[in-house]
Amino acid sequence: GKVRAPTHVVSTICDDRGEEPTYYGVTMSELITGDYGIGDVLALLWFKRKLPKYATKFIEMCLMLCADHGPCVSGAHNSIVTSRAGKDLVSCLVSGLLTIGPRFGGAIDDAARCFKEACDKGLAPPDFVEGLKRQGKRVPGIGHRIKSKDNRDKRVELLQNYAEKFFPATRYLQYAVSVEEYTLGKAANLVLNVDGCIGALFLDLLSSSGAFSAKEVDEVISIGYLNGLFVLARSIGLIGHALDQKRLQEPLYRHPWEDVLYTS
Ligand code: Q5B
Repeated sequence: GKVRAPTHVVSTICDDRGEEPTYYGVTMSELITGDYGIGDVLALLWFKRKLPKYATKFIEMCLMLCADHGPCVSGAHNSIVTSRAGKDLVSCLVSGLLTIGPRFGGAIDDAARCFKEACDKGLAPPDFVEGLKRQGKRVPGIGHRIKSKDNRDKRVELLQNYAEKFFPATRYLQYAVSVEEYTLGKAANLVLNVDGCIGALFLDLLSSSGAFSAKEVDEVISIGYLNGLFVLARSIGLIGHALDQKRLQEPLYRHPWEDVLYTS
């Protein structure tokens, strides 16, 4: 019989060989003529399934709300400096993206991991926070440079309100909020931040939508899908900043001497 030559690549999310490309079996025609948005495209290509409308709308809200947070954050600053150094758009974008990590924008997966483990174990918030402290770790998803108890992050409020209205359950969000109640007793800027809010709410979405088995939820959390939401969203803003600098014909950036403490 026929022997199939071994392949070097396995792909399970799309197919571009037919008359029209498909995203996890959904044709381009269906995407365009049906009621699909970018949240549905992400669901097909990342999660290999269609998700309910409230869930894809939530994904789109995450993308919209994380697209930019001003020129002063690490990522935008890097993209601006790179653009002013005369580099191409891709270089500007990746120089910004490379700042995304455990302190800036890339705490979503760790927040989801930590909140899930602690909430599933029934760990009281003070025990959770103090346990991490004993290990010399910060609580991922908690704390912000400019947001605080009296200057709340509107993005967090919008996401929370949406989930409370449309999600079947918000158990993990409630847990994250009770962690925040405890950390706010320590310092006013130890708020539930946008990373922590998305991490907790994505746990709620995964575990209460009925679209994922418990094993699949564990796989999503252990692989680490969720920082991808911030990366994808913030790319929009980083490109915007890079183009803005070029449009303004801003010169090469050089940091002012007076803002450096020279100690040598
Ligand atoms: N302390 C975010 O810190 C920041 C603590 C903590 C326990 C914590 C910090 C942190 C976890 C990572 C995280 C996502 C570095 C943030 C984002 C997107 C963004 C950004 C934007 C956008 C801020 C002062 C004292 C120290 C620390 C203690 C701080 N955080 N303890 N758990 N989580 N969070 N990142 O203000 O005793 O004095 O040594 O690492 O979730 O990135 O807009 O800017 O959209 O672009 O620099 O929103 O919270 O404070 O580092 O001087 O710490 O607080 O141990 O205690 P700060 P530090 P002590 S959202």
